[in-house]
Amino acid sequence: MSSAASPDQVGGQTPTPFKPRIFSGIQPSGGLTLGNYLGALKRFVEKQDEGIETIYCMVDMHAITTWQDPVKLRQQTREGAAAFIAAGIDPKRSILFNQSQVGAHAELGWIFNCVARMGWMSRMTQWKDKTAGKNAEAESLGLFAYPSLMAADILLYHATMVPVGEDQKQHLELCRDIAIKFNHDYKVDFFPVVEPLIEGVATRVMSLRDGTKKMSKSDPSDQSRINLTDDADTIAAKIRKAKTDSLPLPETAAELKDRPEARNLVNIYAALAGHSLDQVIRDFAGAQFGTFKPALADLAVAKLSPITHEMNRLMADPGEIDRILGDGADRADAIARPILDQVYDITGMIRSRPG
Ligand code: AQP
Repeated sequence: MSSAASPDQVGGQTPTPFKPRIFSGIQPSGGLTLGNYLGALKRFVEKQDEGIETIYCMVDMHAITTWQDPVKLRQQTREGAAAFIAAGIDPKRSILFNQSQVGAHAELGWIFNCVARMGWMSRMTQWKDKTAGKNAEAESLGLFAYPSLMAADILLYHATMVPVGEDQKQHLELCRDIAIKFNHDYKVDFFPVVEPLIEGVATRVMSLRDGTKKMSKSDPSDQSRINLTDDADTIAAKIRKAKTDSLPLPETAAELKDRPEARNLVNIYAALAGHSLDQVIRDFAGAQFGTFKPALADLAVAKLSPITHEMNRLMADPGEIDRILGDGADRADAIARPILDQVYDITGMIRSRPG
């Protein structure tokens, strides 16, 4: 049914399946948290090390859907890139860049604004959460259209897999809907239908102050999260003060069901240690939080301190971080531009400028 060639289509042959390619991003809307590390960064590194082609992005254009201080935005973008590298992303093996340096994201984002439906956007739970208790009419149009730009980020590279935390599942479903509608409307088989990769025990790390709320970099309370820039004393103090209940840890993981704060801390331990929830419960069954919290603090410090140390080293040379982001943007653009050119062709836009 193709009227335009898929990039994997050779010499008019039947298109081959899209080749495995991973894309994911993180917003530099604040300093990165333990949630971003366990739900995203750690898994980004695992995917890179599995040898799949990986493209990772600091999505600065998403960050400005809520106002950002320009000086802080630049700092947070560099710090986020430093966190990727410190966590194990090798900018030679993965493509690492910031979104605004590749203009094709915004261009495809606009085309997808014309494919996506208002009703789809207004059903997004993140939109509802971020506007809850506020005057939604006063929020930016960008915040409303955010999932459409996110779909562009992914489909611009014909990415087939997207590692994300649980909170992004609905946005990825919308990305699939946009790909399907575009393919249907233009009678092409051009965009892949992406697979979300939501794996592991820490797909949803919760706030240290409220076990029913996601740990978030933009939460007004710094005590609610562990930042990747926190030093050992701060990490230990935040874990010591983390909200819990008064019961000891149970004998089985199932008994954590109605204990969100306890379950969160056990989940964090399991994810940092690389153990299953059952194993952690076996090791700490019957323990009071007075015993468990120091063990968790020691583990968190042991895992996060080397990353913080390396981030600080990298941040001492912002010029080198900018060079890495620029090189990544060149490599990203080389993949994205031909795909976008085909989108312009499919949608009937004249491209007659030379070069
Ligand atoms: N608490 C979390 N647990 C597991 N995964 C998480 N992620 C974020 N928070 C958690 C995952 O990190 C990736 C990047 O997220 P993002 O920065 O693009 O946006 P977000 O999900 O909105 O993250 P924040 O920290 O809550 O940012 P703000 O406060 O600015 O909205 C995604 O894969 C996400 O799933």
